[in-house]
Amino acid sequence: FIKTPLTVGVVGAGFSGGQPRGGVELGPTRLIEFGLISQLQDLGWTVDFDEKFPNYEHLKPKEADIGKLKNAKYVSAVTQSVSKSVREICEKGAMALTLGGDHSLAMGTISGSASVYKDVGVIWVDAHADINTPDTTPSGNLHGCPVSFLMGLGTPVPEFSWLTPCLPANRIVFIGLRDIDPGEKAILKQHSIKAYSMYDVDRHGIGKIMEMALEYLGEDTPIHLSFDVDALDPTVAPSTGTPVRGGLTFREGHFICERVHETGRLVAVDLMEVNPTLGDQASLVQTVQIGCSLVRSALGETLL
Ligand code: B3U
Ligand code: MN
Ligand code: MN
Repeated sequence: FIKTPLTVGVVGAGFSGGQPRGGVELGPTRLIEFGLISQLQDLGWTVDFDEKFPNYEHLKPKEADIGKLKNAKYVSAVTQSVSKSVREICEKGAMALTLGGDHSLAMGTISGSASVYKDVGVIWVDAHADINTPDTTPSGNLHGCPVSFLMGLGTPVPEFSWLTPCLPANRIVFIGLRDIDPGEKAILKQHSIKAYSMYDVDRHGIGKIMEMALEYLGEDTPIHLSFDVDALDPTVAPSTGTPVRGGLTFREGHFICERVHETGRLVAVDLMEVNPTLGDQASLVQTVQIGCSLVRSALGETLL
């Protein structure tokens, strides 16, 4: 029989305000220049993509910081806009693919998918836990905070009042962690959050980790995959703002994507923190190509 083509809606979220390094706003542009859209069409997907990327410049306020939270007003405005984009895609029954941009954008992507799929389960693949609160953040960079904002942890920030807590602590699994702040460790413990560090990946192997992660989230849960490219080892994906040694291999990263695809329950994918301006030309090409191939795997390329 002929499988009806499925639809994926693409949000090109070129935004870097959640962290200090410029260049990550060019992630979506490069991923698309490298052919991502046609690659997904070749896999049989109908790709809903507006050639004109959303431009967030007009959302930039004059006074951006709030206390130690850098660019907080800007991050709030942009993530609110992304949230709406992702919600609209999910409401149509399409898969939402968000190309970052820094990981603060996940405040938007996950609040968007969670507004449609109330019981969405998140698989967060990252070297970092991104669960600092306004109280614990050592840097004030909001790409280190999206998970706590989605959960409603820490002192509320009035500018983010649009973001009502939408992610219970038992609806997320972390994979790939290896650079976690003391405050984050305490939060993970306190809320008994399921987190697999690189130690766990080494100990059990990625196959077992994925089985445990999927079983934890439940048999029929819609899944949102939020993939920070810095989860991969810097030798695999060098062009990213905060590389940390000892990360996932090429295959481990792709296996995660393949396994979530295989569930048939993937409703949203984020590919974040690709910064094409970091490193030499070879690093850029390598990282952008891997970004494309991770997305293709999540959308079914490598399964027979
Ligand atoms: N945990 C640190 C560092 C960090 C978090 N996410 C990235 N880096 N990429 C922080 O600033 O919150
Ligand atoms: Mn991250
Ligand atoms: Mn990270």
